[in-house]
Amino acid sequence: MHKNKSNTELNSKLDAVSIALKQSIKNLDSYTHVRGESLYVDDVNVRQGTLHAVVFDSRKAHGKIKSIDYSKAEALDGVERIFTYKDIPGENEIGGIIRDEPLFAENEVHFWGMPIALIIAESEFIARKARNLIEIDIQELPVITTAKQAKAKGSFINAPRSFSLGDTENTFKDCEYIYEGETFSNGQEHLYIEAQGAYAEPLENGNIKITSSTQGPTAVQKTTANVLGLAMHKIEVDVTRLGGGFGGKEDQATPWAVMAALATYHLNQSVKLILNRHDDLHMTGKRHPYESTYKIGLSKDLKILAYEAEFLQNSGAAADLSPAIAERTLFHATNSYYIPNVKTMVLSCKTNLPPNTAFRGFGGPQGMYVIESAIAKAASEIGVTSREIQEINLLDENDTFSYGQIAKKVEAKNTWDSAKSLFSSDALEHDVEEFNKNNTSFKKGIAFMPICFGISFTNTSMNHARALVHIYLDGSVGISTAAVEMGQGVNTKMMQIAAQVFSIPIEKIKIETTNTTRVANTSPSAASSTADLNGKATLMACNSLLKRLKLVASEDLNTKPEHIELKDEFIYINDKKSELSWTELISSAMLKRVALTENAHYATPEIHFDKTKEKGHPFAYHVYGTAITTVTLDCTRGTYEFDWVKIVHDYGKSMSEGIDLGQVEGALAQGIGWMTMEEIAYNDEGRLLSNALSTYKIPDIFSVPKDVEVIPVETKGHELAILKSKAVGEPPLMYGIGAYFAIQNAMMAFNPNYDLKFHAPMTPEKVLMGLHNK
Ligand code: LUZ
Ligand code: MOS
Repeated sequence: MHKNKSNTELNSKLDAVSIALKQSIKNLDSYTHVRGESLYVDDVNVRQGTLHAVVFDSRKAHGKIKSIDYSKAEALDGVERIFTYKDIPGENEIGGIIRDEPLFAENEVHFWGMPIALIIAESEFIARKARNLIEIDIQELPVITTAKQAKAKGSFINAPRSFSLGDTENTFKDCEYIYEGETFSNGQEHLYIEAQGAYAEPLENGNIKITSSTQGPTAVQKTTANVLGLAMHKIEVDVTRLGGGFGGKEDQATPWAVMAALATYHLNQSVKLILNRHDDLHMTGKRHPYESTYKIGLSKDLKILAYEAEFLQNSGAAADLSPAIAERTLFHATNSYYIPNVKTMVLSCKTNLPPNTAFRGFGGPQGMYVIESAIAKAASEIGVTSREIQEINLLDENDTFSYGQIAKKVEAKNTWDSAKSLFSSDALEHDVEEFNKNNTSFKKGIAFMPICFGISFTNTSMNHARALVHIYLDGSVGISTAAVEMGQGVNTKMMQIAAQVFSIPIEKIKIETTNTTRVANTSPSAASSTADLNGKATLMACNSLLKRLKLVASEDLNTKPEHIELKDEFIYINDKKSELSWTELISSAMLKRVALTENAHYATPEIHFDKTKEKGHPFAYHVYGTAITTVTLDCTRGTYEFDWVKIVHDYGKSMSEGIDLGQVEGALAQGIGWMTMEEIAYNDEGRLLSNALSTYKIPDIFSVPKDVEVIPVETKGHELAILKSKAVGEPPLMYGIGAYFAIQNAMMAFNPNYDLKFHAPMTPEKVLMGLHNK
């Protein structure tokens, strides 16, 4: 979907931006991917006699378990054992932030899909057959499926959180325009290509090794140890790579790994548990649906003076990561705008859905959708475009966010202005107007979407990582970090760092699996921070080794270490190539008994946050950008196509422009999917209706924008970003929010009486009804 900018008109403007793809290094995993050689959990060689597990789960969303009869299932030929909470030697508890989630239901079930037991059999097929033979009697209790219902009943996960800046109440008195309204954004299925899974094997002395498809190896290790009542050092977690995560495996890869390990613990046999797509869809949580209300006040000249919002988060039946996600909603409630008076509150509402969880953006997109809705509402009431309101409220250097951080190195206006000039947005808006004048059954809409996303785990204590670097005596290098490769290309970036420090080719460097025995006590690969945190640690370890090696070289070459440089596998003295090669230097270091291994720890400096005051400096930096989206609506059918999306994005100084472009394109498609077509549906009994790919539509090659252009903004980058290459995983997802408003604008062009609705996703059905409603 990407088109390289080649037209000469644009090229003449390119002095304002750096040209893309200078460092067009490929994602090095792509070679094994296309040959089908990449190893995932399900590809790990299993031992002889490995058993297979299937989860028996609740088919009621809320109720008391009156009785369960496993006898027929247990009698089935090939069934080994069925485990329940009664078989847990440690604690039946997997909650990470709040201890409110059992691994297996005991006397009550709280959501449709809640695990009750684990069936172990010779084959997955037999285990599935056995599942159908279990007889269960559940006395049903009232089911809550929406956040509003939960609020009405006072059903919450924890206490509300609220941020405030200035004085909204008094400021509203001075506002020329005030608008209030409601919004809804639906959940989103992660749809990682590789479903959840784990493989557990017994080692000697009761130790267990788990291969897991997790973003958080330490979470798996810690929770398994707790459930099994073992010390953490008895559990080794290894991750080769994931077939996608998107947040769905930050917390929710854990239960399956724990279950497999529980069976291994009892049976002293290897156990594999891989969810099939159907089980994965209805047992796992998703992006949180939000029901929100807003109040926005503007001055006569369209300055947003005050903004209030209340966010109702549909958390599901247990906390999971909901409190952290709720917090990020507040952090991003004003997107890339400066609003001097802000009051926001979020309530994590406990419902009978599967516990909702991390999803690319982590509550940020939900918050940003609401402010964009408020702006769209104000624009349509005042009779201006959203673009006019957005533009004059963009964040500036030294503005204060509602959480107290002072905005520095702000690129909001830079990306906005660059997008406007590089893409000649005035002409584009004019083209849309002309098109709409000349067409009745097709209408076009255009929308601007600026983004501002904070980089760091909002929980300050999680912002650290380690790297373990070995130089082997032949000069090849092995690197272990806490980073989990999930398709985002982090391993390639780690290799680039080591290759740059040592000045050796990529082929001499290997990134090892992510393993808790080599790198312990890690944060999950999440929060767009994996390359920053692990890259900085890798850089530190490599630099320590380099310092040591320079000393060895200076002795060997009779000079001072500060005159030594390593370049293209040779040692240079004051820019002059010597005879000494990289490999010889390593041999020499070995003979001199110099340590060729280094471990480094990186913790993001400067960040802090005080939850009692709800103020601080939680983010290392922010990522900015501006997208312009155009859509063409078929007003007879309600269908739409995105003509193009043009983006100016703040990569900082990208270290891997090919990889980063892939992240922007993928995130954009995922964001557009969330806003326009992906529709999760539960019925009133809490059963997932969109439980297959026939009923849950994600963007395919036909529904992504026909043309996507991404131009890097000219910027100096940020020191806290790895090699000044800014985090890129999550921020561009929020460009997709522009798609929603482009559609709304096209609808208004067709039906001047159309009353703006903020109820995402904007599916063709909703479009059709909106177009023809008077
Ligand atoms: N995970 C997390 C995240 O635990 N804390 C965060 O702040 C975060 N942000 C984005 C994505 N995942
Ligand atoms: Mo995430 S939403 O696992 O960064």
